[in-house]
Amino acid sequence: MISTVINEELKIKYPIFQGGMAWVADASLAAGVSNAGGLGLIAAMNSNGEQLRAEIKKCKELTDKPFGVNIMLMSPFADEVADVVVEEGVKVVTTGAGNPGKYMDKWIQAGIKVIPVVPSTALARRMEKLGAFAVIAEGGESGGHVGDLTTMALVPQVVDAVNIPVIAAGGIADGRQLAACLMLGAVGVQVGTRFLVAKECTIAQEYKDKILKAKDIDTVVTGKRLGHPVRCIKSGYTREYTKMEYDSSTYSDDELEAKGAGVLRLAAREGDVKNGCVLAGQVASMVTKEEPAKDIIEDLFTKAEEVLGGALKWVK
Ligand code: TUI
Repeated sequence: MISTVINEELKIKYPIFQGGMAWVADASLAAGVSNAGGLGLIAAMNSNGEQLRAEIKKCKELTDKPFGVNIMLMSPFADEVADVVVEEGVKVVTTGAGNPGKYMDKWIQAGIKVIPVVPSTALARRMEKLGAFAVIAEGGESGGHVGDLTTMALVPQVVDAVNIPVIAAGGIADGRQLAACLMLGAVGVQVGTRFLVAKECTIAQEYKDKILKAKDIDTVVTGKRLGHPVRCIKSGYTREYTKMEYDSSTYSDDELEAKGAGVLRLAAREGDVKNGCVLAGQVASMVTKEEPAKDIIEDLFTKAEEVLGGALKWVK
């Protein structure tokens, strides 16, 4: 059975995190993943402090296993949710889309294991100095807010740059990719897109259907002009957005910003995948059936162990 430092330290059966996806990762999904032996994460992105507190309480009712909270640092509520995780005794905090430096001391003093997402070795080193327990090296194959480097290039470079555990993210939907990440030196993986279709995932069925029908080349990165590149499924909406993005003499940054406001909530919560934006990673086309989080995790692990066993047969 694959077991790494992450299993012991976080008291989880499998070294597998569920991505803290905005408007997606609620108490239902996080508890489903934690009950299945992974680390479930609640996304604080779309919540103010009190909404996050309610979601954490709900999660505590649904599972007695460890779970974490992801804090999206561009959120207008980042300061208040940063306090709520301390008050609620959350054990693990992951962060995304920025540098969590200003919160690190407070979290570490509260005994929280802080695991920032990093898109570069420079940020990984800075996080290690500030006391991060581990980092998540997320390649640009992932859905949502993306960095420039791919998982294949980023993970081994981060592994060499720091002396804390590295979790790989971006482009991981099956056991082969999990096994490959272990080969690159990661001690675990974070999976986002595949959990979008977990039974416990409460997003609109229309969003799930977009993932289930996606082809390999169906994702696109929008928003580079504003400095917030986001990977999502191509649609009429992304074509319009891209047209505006490349026509800066006609469309101002403010107009572009307005075009992106609220579109993830619209798709994920209201099922309006025509006017909304369906965030997903490049592995969306590998995600072909809805199933409980437990089956997703067990499939990832069984296949990874098969691949690793097979690979070792060639080692003399
Ligand atoms: O954060 C994510 N993925 C996300 S956040 C999100 S919410 C959103 N919705 C609509 C538009 C924009 C965002 C959807 N998906 N992943 C973690 C991640 N963090 N990926 C890349 C980074 C990152 C990038 C730059 C982390 C740090 C960073 O450094 C900034 C600095 O200050 O050095």
